[in-house]
Amino acid sequence: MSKQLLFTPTSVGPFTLKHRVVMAPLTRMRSSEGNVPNEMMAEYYAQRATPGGLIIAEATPVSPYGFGYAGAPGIFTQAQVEGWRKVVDAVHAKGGVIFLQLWHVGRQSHSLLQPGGIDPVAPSAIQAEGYAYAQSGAVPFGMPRALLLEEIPAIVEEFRHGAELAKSAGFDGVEIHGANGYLPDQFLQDGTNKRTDAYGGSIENRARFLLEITSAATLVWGPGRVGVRLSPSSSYGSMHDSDPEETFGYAAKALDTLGLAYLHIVEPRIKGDDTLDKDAAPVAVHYLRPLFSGPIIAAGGFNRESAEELLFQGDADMVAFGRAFIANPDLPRRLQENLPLNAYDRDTFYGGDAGGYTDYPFAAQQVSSE
Ligand code: 8OZ
Repeated sequence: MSKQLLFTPTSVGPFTLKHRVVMAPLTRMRSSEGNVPNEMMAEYYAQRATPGGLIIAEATPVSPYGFGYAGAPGIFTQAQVEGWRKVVDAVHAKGGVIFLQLWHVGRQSHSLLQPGGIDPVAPSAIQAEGYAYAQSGAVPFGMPRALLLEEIPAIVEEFRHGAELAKSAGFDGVEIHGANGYLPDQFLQDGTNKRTDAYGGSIENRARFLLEITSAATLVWGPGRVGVRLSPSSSYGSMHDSDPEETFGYAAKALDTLGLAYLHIVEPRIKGDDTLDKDAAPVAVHYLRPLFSGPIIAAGGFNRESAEELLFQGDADMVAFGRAFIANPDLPRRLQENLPLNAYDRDTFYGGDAGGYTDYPFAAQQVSSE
């Protein structure tokens, strides 16, 4: 008999969740002109909404300079707010709870994706390996320009503004994307931050940007409405730190003073491909658990069994699913009833039309035997 802890209630800030199967933030690159969310996106999220289920909507740049992927939706114009409102309303109509993930890619970009064709920004002028996606297709990450000290408050303000626009679109909260080698992570880890000012050097200084943008969001939203995503073990985007446990332990403790909705931790198994060890134990949630008093969401290649196991061990309160949620709009039901899962099609993950987006089938409803 399976444990079924995934289907016991829990709470996030003021919300009572009916289950612990969280939809992970997933870049799908299907917004309309002007990076405006559209009806197709509303349908996609509504398909995946469940009463009392938490959805973290996809990574969404707070600034025109925060893009690394053409077609990602934004949260810095009024048209984007109106587009997101359709998504939020559709999820709320099904009883779901939806947070928006606030994003700035920093150096994981290219001048082709930057207004005016300027270089992307980063804490330090160090180039990452990997690819951004311009309208014309994949381009290697460009050489970034190191931010001047006096430019940093304007980026903090962009996060605050994004948090405010997310609130006016009707979201239930926001998540700061502090993971996967994007701008806040570039500040946090010492492999990418060689600054000698108040934002570099000591861990207190390297965490300053993350804490400032998170505080800015909590001032907009109040307690229990802001989550933070971190990826202590990921090397995606050429990320590394000389002492991840110390760095991320400090961040978790400092974030714990801000009255957050949750901490969302990406475990090491997922680095952007499927070849990694899916049986590796979740390590980060284990050492971060004692340092953060709020709810923890774990993510990274979990299946029903490994998610139940993790909840049973007590290192996390919820588990986020990505690829399984792409291919299974009714994932919570399938997990609860132990139904087979649809396979995902990686070719339609990023960009395109309804194919591989809103056309994955729901499991047939059970017909009563006569
Ligand atoms: C895959 C492709 C593009 C973006 C992340 C926002 O890694 C992403 C992302 C993932 O968090």
